[in-house]
Amino acid sequence: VHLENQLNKALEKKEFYLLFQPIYNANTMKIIGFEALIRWKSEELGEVMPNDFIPVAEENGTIIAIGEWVLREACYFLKDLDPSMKIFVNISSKQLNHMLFLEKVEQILNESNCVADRLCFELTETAMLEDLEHSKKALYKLNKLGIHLSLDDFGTGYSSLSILNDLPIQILKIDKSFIQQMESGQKNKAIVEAIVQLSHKLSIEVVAEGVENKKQLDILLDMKLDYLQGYYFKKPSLINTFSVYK
Ligand code: G
Ligand code: G
Ligand code: MN
Ligand code: NA
Repeated sequence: VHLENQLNKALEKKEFYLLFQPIYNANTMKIIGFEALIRWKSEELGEVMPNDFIPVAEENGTIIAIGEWVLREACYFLKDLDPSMKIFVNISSKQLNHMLFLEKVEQILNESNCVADRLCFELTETAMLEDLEHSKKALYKLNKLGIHLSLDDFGTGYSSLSILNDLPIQILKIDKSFIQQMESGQKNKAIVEAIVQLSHKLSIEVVAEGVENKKQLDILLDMKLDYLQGYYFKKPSLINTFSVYK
C-alpha cells in the first residue's frame, strides 16, 4: 500500500528516469541502439526496481501514464542520437490492450517529431497470449506506422512456436536464462542454435540478451546471432555515458 501510494505520485514528482543498455551488431560489434529501462528514485522508498513496481503499476492502471512517459522520453532522446541509432522500448500488455494506445503512440510520434522506424517495441509472448487476436491487430497497426516489433524474453512463456509465424515481429530476443545455461550443456546450446535457425528461416533477426562473459560470446558468434546485449559489454547506464550523439 505504501509503495502504491508513492507510485501514484511518482510521475508528478518526476521521480522516474531511464537507463539505456546498448545493443551491438554481432558482425561489426558496433552499437545499433539501446534498450530503455525505467528506474524509480522515490523520495520515500529510495531506488525501487521495475520488477517491484511495474506489476503494481499494471494492477492499478498507472502503467498507462508511466508507459506514455517512457515512450515520450525515448522519442526525445532519439533526437540527440546519431540517426542510425534505434531505441527499444518495453511495452506492457496492459498498454498494448488499452483502447487508446495506438492514438497515443501516434500523438507522441507527432509531437516529438520522431521517425517511427527508429523505434522498436518489446513485447512478451505471455503478454500477447492474453488476447492473441487483439494483439495481432495492434501489432499490424504499429508496423504500419513504421515501428519495429520484437518478442522479448523468448522461451520463458508457454507459447507455441507458431506464434513466430502468426505475429508480425521482426526481432526475437532470446531470454537471458537460455544464454546463461549454454555453458552448462550441449542440449542448452542446441536449443539456442535451433531458435536462431528457425528465426532466420522466418526472416526474423535474433538478439541474445544477458551475455555476461567471453565464453558465451564465443558460442554465440559461432551461431551467427544478429545482435548481442549484456553486462559483458555494458550495464544499463545513463545516456550521457555513451558517445553516440549527433
Ligand atoms: O533492468 P531491469 O531490472 O531493468 O528490468 C526488469 C524488468 O522490468 C524487465 O522485465 C523489463 O522488461 C521491465 N521494464 C524495464 N523498463 C520498463 C518499461 O519502461 N516499461 C515496462 N513495461 N517494463 C519495463
Ligand atoms: O525482461 P527484459 O529483457 O526486458 O529485461 C532486461 C533485464 O535484464 C533488465 O533487468 C536488465 O537490467 C537485465 N540485464 C541486462 N543485461 C543483463 C546481463 O548480462 N545479465 C543479467 N543477469 N541481467 C541483465
Ligand atoms: Mn526487454
Ligand atoms: Na528480455
